Amino acid sequence: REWKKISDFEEILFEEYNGIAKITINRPRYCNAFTPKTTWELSQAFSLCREMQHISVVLLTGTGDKAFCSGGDMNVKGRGGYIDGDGVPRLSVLDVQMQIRRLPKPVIAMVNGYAIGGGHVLHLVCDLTIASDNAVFGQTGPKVGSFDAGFGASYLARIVGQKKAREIWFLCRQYTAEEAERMGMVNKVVPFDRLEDECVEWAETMMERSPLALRMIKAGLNAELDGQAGIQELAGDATMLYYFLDEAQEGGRAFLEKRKPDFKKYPKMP
Ligand code: 2NE
Repeated sequence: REWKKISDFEEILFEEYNGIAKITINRPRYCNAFTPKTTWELSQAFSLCREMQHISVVLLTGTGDKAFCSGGDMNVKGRGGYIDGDGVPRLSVLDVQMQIRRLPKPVIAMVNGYAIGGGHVLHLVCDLTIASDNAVFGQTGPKVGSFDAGFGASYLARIVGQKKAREIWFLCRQYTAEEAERMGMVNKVVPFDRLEDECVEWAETMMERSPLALRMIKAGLNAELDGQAGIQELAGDATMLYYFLDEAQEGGRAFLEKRKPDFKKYPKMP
């Protein structure tokens, strides 16, 4: 399979194949830990995935066979956040989490090794997780002076239940891919050399489905958990669909033509 580069970045790779985008955290020297530059680049790539009409599914992974992502880079963890090149402390991975959840296309976490700390949360917020049999999952926050009490805690609990979520955070143990699958946070475990093929197959199956149906179901599943912000996302999609109707066009036309709109002719479905 030949992946074609979409654009150049320093700490991630951004490629595409047959309507599938692949975003790879490319810092194997540090188990693919992220710096503020990595998260900035991830944000750019996910924004492009949203804009590119021909991209239907996104894969998120890490370089190599050791780590998917080991969370924030401890070398740049300072007071107030992870310190960027200008000395500004940032927690911008939280924005990347929101982008993944809000992207109106499926995102598959292709977990090729350690998914630890903030890296564990990144796989959690993806729509689906496919892991290789060498993958290892876990949180470290309370061991290393950090925590993610947002999606990393409450969304985790929605997936694995309250008791398991508390165990994962309070004890900071590591879990095998099979254990993670049994807990419901991994969709499928495959041998390492099958990982990409499996993810591409899942992506291609989803690409045979109606993209708008997938978009709406993702928004609906988010809305149940995300409160007012989730309803706003679902409602935005409803507005987009309404704008495709003559009924919505009539309102706008009438305003511009300085006449009363005539909505009587439009059906009122039971
Ligand atoms: C990932 C893990 C379990 C791997 O262990 P092991 O023993 O197989 O490898 P090793 O030797 O620890 O790692 C290889 C190299 O990668 C670096 C290591 O320091 C090591 O470098 P050298 O000793 O060879 O120089 N490396 C690994 N992870 C790194 C990291 N996150 N930052 C900088 N360098 C890293 C093991 O390495 C591990 O437990 N890593 C730390 C995981 C961690 O605690 N991450 C931060 C959690 S907090 C977070 O991500 C966060 C949050 O909680 C809330 C908001 C935002 C972020």
